[in-house]
Amino acid sequence: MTASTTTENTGTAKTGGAAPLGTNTTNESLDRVRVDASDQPLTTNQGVSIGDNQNTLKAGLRGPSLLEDFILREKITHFDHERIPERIVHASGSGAHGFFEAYDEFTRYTRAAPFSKKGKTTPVFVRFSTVAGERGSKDTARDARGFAVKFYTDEGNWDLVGNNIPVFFIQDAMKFPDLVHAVKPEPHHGMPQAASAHDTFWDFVSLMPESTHMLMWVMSDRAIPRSFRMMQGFGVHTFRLINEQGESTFCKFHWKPQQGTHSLVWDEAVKISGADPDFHRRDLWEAIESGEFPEWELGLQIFTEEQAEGFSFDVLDSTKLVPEELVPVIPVGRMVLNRNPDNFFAETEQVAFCTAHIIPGIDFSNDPLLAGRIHSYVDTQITRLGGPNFHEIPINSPLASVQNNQRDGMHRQVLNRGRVAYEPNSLAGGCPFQAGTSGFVSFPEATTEDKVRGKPEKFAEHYAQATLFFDSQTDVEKAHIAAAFRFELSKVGVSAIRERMLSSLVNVSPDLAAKVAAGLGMEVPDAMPKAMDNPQPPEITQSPALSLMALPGECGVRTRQIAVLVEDGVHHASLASLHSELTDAGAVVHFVGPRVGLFVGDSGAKIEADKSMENAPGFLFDALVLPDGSKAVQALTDNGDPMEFVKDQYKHCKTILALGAGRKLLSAAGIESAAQQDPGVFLAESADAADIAPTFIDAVAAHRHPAREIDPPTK
Ligand code: HDD
Repeated sequence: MTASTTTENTGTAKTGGAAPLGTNTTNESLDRVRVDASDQPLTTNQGVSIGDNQNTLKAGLRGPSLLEDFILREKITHFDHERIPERIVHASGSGAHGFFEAYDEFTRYTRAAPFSKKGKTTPVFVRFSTVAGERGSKDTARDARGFAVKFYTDEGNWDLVGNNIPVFFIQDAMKFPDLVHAVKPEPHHGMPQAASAHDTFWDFVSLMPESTHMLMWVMSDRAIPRSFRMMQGFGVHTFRLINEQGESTFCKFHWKPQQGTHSLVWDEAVKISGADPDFHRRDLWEAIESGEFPEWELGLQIFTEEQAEGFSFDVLDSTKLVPEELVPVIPVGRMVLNRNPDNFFAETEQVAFCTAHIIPGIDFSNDPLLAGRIHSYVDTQITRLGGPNFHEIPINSPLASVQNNQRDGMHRQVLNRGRVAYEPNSLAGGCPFQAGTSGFVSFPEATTEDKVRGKPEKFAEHYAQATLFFDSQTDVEKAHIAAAFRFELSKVGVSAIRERMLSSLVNVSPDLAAKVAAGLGMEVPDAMPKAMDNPQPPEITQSPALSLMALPGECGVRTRQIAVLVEDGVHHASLASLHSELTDAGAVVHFVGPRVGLFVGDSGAKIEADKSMENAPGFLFDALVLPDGSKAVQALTDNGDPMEFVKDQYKHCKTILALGAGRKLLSAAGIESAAQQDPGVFLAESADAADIAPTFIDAVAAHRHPAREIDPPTK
């Protein structure tokens, strides 16, 4: 099977979810395995049609079941084997198809196929994931998120297996099993699920000061994103780009969401995990189904080895990033996700990402974390997917043709023809033949040093970038980081672990350490002794790009979920005009009642509540509209659920618009006095609903109004 992935860019036409086949050549290739049972009889796996799918074959109606019932046995046997091992990490996730489009040719730096021509599109499949939780665990856990992209290029598959955080906990793959054992549920009782807030995790990381920088990111709001669509992605390691002349430059990969970077707040994340554990998976699915295709810009930081040698940190150390102030991010293309999978298991579960999957034009650096990954991913798929032929599973098979002398193995699909499966051969004319320099050639890096176990000198500096990250946050972000450390360490039972972690935080920021210590009722301990006495001073002390606020996004309120409370007697006309203003701006408006179904407005016109306060509590929405209509407002006030709804919206600093008598709902929830001057809370008369809409829309686009935040909350 050969297919060129160079296609005309078909853009991001909004077709209501299912992108037309052909936008993505991966989908065309998957057509050969798509099955549709419409108008077809039920059959066994051998294609024999089945007359009765209700009853076992028995010797008499009340008699014993018969062993010869091959239909029952086939059905039960298949069922018994339907589960495969979940991923050891990143078990829970969500995938989507799409394409990458190059802004321009980038051949000066790389001969990699996706960058060879302006406007060239390459099909992709992306899987987002949480890391620690088991398959089916809650989406809104505090955790890094996986951001894995499989490019089906016409020179083979390239997997960029990254995270939404640009650094990692450890410097050497030797420590990965230890890290994962520490964060996973504790082995004696199997708890807690999808949480780092327990003794073994903090025991390990407090003994591994190299993890401090990543801890700052994981305790920040980056680790509780609003949506997979609203987070950055990073390749983390330093990679090499290789051009046609064989010249190499170092490179870091960055994905920037067009939707902006937005996060939840902790209380919201905790509540959402109960009401909708699939919150992020649902969000991605619904956005794509509705034709709101998420988009990211790919940017590259490109630097030479000579430049890298001058940096105060080592670019082979994955606990360090390259500040954008030192090396700017060059935009090179965009990625659009425009099609949901047809089948979760066949595509999202069986997709096998491997850092070893690179293509001509891209190569590895000597990052020792990356080295371990190059081995680990291929290895894990062999257990997870049942053998060495996992590349033949449709979602994994390249669009580029595959020909080699590998044969056999479990679940082999292709029928290799001929008698020759070796090389050199004369019987097959020497084919398949080596491609020489037009194929993949590893960068010929000179190596002269002794074989050792150890680390380069700059790896011993553990705090400068943790401090840079903390100092580059806004006050609200800093407060959230302190609160996250407070929460996590408060769940640690052994006080020596808390103290050790605090002593490490003193090295990041004495102010942060003091806040966390106060939250734990502890004294600030002495600073942890550092591994390196006189590190090279950092180049910069502030990097605005490290704040979440740096990327507000360009999507306004598109896909934002807005709740409008309804009851019998609501002022119908104002809600109707607001509804049309909001939906015109791309927001998703839900009428939420004490129950679902029809309500009668003041004019006698009916409004249908598609959600109820029971099945969709307030914290699931991005913003809230409180309706006018005294009868409706009274009924809502008399009911406790709307009060909870309003309080959560207020506490989570979301935008609230109260129309006319609707403001009484604020006072009933105990927040009217503040509402007069509160940012993000708007009061308007019903007649002015359309006039206030643009202000409301701008405020919702800002996502949250942290100026209202109080820790601990008083409302
Ligand atoms: Fe990993 C899965 C990202 C370090 C070993 N990893 C996995 C996935 C992502 C990452 C996104 C899920 C892919 C998917 O959706 O199927 N991992 C990272 C990043 C790392 C990292 C950004 C550091 C920069 N990982 C890392 C190390 C090792 C592994 C150091 C082992 C030496 N990772 C694995 C794995 C997984 C995996 C065990 C589990 C399931 C899988 O590979 O397919 O092999």
